[in-house]
Amino acid sequence: MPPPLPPPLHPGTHPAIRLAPRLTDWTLALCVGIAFATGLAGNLTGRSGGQWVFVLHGIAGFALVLFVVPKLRRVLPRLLHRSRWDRATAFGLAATVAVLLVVGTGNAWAGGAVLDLVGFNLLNWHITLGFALVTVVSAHMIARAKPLRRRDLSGRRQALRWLGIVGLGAAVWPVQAAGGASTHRFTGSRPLGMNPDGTPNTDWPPTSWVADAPRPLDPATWRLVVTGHVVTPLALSFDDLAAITAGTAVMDECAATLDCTGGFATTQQWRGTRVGTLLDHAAVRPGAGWVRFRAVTGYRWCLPLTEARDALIATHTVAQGEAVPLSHGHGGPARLVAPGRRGFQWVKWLVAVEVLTTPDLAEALAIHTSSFTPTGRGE
Ligand SMILES: Nc1nc2c(c(=O)[nH]1)N[C@H]1C(S)=C(S)[C@@H](COP(=O)(O)O)O[C@H]1N2
Ligand SMILES: [Mo]
Repeated sequence: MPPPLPPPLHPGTHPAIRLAPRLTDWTLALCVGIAFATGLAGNLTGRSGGQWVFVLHGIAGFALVLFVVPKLRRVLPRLLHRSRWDRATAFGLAATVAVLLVVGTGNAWAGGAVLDLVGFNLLNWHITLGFALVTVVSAHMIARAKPLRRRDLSGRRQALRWLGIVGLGAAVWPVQAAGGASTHRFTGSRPLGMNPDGTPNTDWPPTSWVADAPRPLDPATWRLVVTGHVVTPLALSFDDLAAITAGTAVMDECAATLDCTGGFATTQQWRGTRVGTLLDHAAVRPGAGWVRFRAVTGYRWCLPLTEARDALIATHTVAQGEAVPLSHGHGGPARLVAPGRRGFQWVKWLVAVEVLTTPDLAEALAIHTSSFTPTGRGE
């Protein structure tokens, strides 16, 4: 009689993908964590030097799906028997569905798919579902997570398998990225405001972060105030602002890409007044380090002084040699153009430039609340 076989380590698991259960689970948590952190950071990244954030995001996403396979193989027998369900099973199921939806929407968007579901595009859904995934996984971990032990990490073959799965995720990513490269920037945003021949046109849809919708500002009575840590505070009319520009007939210009985290990008030739020139007129006092740009609605963002100096207070876009004043929707009479920053930082309907000694940490709150002020609602 042959001796009885030892029970398999994890019934139903193919040996090639066998990993210690706790290693699988903590790796899944790690993938979600990395994807979440890089997803958030990506919303602040607009320069090509920040491309690695998106690369890491993509690889974490693919690795996440691949590590779900051994996880499902392990828990499937439990899932298939109603009697073995418990309180935490619902979180586990929800997490699995959320992973598939988040990775599915992310890939569909990156692959160029178009979908508008209740006013949300695939990228909007990807971000919303991403938050849901993090919530569900956190709940699942609170209900079920067990500490990782030294022995969960041991074994050369297991290490090789783990690296193999991560490597596969890293290998799939460039294939997908190459597939989508023709339809979007490295941030995932798709170009708009472009003629078929590649020249820019100034026709792209206006966007707000939440719902800022002030009444149109009358350029005849509009003033831009320059205050804060300066020697000479200024209150400039539209013509004063134009006159300040470097003593030349032509205003300052720069080509820059407005890249909205909602998924579109438009590269325009912007015309206006360089912030550095403006600040020289007001004479920045020693100790200044930040510049805050404030909209009539209270929407605001600040930039470090050196970066702010190279930004533009734009009053026009230029296409085919012709300057078009910024429409109300695009922030006229004047908006901030902050090259390399994401669209939500390009404050529209500017009324104040404030020089500060410390950054304004409440800006992240202000961009969410400005739409609910009377001015933000257009009263
Ligand atoms: N005052 C103000 N400025 C704002 C916003 C806003 O809601 N209020 N939205 C920002 C966002 S999210 C983007 S993408 C750009 C959009 O600029 P556009 O409408 O010219 O495309 O403006 C930014 N500036
Ligand atoms: Mo945006």
